[in-house]
Amino acid sequence: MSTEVTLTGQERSAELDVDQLRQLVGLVEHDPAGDPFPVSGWDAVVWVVGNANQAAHYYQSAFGMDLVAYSGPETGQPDHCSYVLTSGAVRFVLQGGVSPDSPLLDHHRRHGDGVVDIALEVPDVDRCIAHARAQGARVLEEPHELRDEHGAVRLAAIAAYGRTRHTLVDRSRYSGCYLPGYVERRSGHVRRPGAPRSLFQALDHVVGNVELGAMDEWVAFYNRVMGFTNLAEFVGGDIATRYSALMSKVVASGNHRVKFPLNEPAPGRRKSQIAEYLEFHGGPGAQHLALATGDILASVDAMRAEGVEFLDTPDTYYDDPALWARVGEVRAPVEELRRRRILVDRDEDGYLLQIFTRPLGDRPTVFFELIERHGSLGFGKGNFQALFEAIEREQERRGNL
Ligand code: TYF
Ligand code: FE
Repeated sequence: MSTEVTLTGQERSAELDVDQLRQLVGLVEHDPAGDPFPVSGWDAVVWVVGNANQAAHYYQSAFGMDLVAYSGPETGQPDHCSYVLTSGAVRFVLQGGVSPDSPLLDHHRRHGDGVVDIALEVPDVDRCIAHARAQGARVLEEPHELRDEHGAVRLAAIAAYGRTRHTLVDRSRYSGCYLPGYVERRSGHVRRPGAPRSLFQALDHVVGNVELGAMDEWVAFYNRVMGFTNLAEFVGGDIATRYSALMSKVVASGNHRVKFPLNEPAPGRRKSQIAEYLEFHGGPGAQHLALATGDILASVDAMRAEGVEFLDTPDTYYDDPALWARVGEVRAPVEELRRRRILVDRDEDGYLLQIFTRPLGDRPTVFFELIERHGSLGFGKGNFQALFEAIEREQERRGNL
């Protein structure tokens, strides 16, 4: 069995190796030959925002990302501006409408700032599309090639939940900065002295919120169309009904590089955080992106220094002796975690540290998680109660409970 791990273009540019990725995101050995829809990893997360120019500044200053490419009116793209930023293996593409008739402006009017495309790098676009089509997927873009002096990229796209799509990208014959049509553009931004070189190095998971009753359909979609398998993590029962009322299941690509938890609202005491999202986003969409870091303490400090707001965790969380008995020895003193409101969870494989931002846009929709894994392949199940209570306090502050 061939279990060679294919690195994505961006992972190679970031000079990450397989061992680092195994530690950061818990990737596993996988034989692509037996996979109907082999996925190498994440290609990019594409956003539509109200002001891409300013958002690009924010992701540089607050998230420490590097600007690497641009396309817009100056480069022959009159409809919209598009800024490409990276941090380690993570690539964000921020798009904002320029022409008053841009379809991006209509999208933004309805959904606000958010993720429109979770693009994946695949070794064989045509094979993936043939399988997806046979399994009933909606093909939004047929396989086609884009070329320039740096080579050719092969692309296609399928529809996912809400108005989210998955573009499939084969960039194995391309050496340009992002895609044909983009020009290289470097950050003018100067890092604060002493700030870490990157605040996160890989994308761990992207969570989708779907409508009541649709979670199992979307799990089946990823199983059937993309050959993803279910991970054991499941949220329901007690958590579903007592706190923030959600149900969640997780699907992952064969090598576990790409993990998609899927949430649906569930009836509970209070208005579900998922229902709040669906209302303000105007339907299903990406809820949170988990960014993997090798040093969550330094990353949180650097982001806070730039004004990023994280969810608060009450002192009772850190005062609970049961937590520390369960969690055991971790790499930093409890006081260091408490000071930063970082959460910790342990399972049979190891432990993880995590923290969540508040929603970053004007609407209470998409937010980020920082995650530092030490062997654990989970999602912080032991923190769900404390986390969901913190989210409910935020909902209350917004007057949406
Ligand atoms: O991805 C996860 O499952 C964890 C927990 O609204 C979580 O990060 C689940 C739902 C949610 C916030 C966090
Ligand atoms: Fe998460």
